[in-house]
Amino acid sequence: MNSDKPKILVTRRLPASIESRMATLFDCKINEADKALTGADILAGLDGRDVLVSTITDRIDAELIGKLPDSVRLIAQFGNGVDNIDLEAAWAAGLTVTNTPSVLTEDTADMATALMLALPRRLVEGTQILLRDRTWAGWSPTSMLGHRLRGKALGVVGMGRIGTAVAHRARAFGLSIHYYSRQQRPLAVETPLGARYWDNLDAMLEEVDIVSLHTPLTRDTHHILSAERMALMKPGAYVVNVSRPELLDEAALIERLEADLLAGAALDVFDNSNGINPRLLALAEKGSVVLTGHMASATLEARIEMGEAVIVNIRAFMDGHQPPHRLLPDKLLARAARA
Ligand code: 8YV
Repeated sequence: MNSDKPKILVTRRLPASIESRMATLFDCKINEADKALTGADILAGLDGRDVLVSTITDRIDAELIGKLPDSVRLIAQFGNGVDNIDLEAAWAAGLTVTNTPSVLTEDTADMATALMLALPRRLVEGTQILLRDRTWAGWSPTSMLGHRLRGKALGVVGMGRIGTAVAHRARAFGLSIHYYSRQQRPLAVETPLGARYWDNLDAMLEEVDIVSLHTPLTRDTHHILSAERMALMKPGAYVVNVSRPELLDEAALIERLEADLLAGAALDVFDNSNGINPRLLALAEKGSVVLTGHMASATLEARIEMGEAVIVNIRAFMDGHQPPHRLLPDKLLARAARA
């Protein structure tokens, strides 16, 4: 049956309330199997559709964009990061791209902070030992000693929305706040945090006890925490990553952790292209790594708000308005800033 509702392809299952709202507003095709789609699946599913509702598990590169049916005019990403989409190719093809910023900031910051606490206080290890031994020998003055957070220095890499929200939480735990960002943030951001800006990441890494990565993944930030930079960090330092695996050199991180040249890492994102690296799992068993599977924004509340943002973006676009969360390629933004 033909309908004049916008025709959308949703590449993953979304919360029930969002799916049912979408079904009311749009002619929806949903990937019921909820398995990551291949490029060929996406192209087949998009036949005659106006909108692709994508997620981080869809690789929307220049090649795929070049093959999209002419009917497709909008890529409405369910997510904040859009490193899975070639924004320049989309722009060149006349496609509009939107995302869902802001609504996952606080949840993501909560998780980064939880991981920051879990590492020095050996939270996961403490639970794992009890589950493994099924018994507890009782309290002793020297058992399960971790390290105090208060008084340590946090180095935030990428002081955007999420980095700033993490810094506020860390401040409440008594950490001093340092940050590296492309641009220094205004005093209104820095002052309440007592934050110190570093325009040189290498110099900041030498000073801080915890490094938390909050920059988006771009060509410039790939391996921003490189082997060379990790070598600048204190041996007692920790790394937290809730952003994208490619921000750090995972092989180098593993080597340093194995050699006790870093104290620990909490990774909500890691290379899973050939499964989880067994050396990472061994470190997690030993307690120097905490691993979670891209859960930082995984609250029902965030997912519903993300879904609502997708709906608003689609509706605005289909009604001929500028969608609230439209994204432009970096090149264009830089040109606009210079104009
Ligand atoms: C989301 C994320 O869960 O929004 C992002 O950029 O990294 C996540 O926290 C995921 O991307 C949903 O598409």
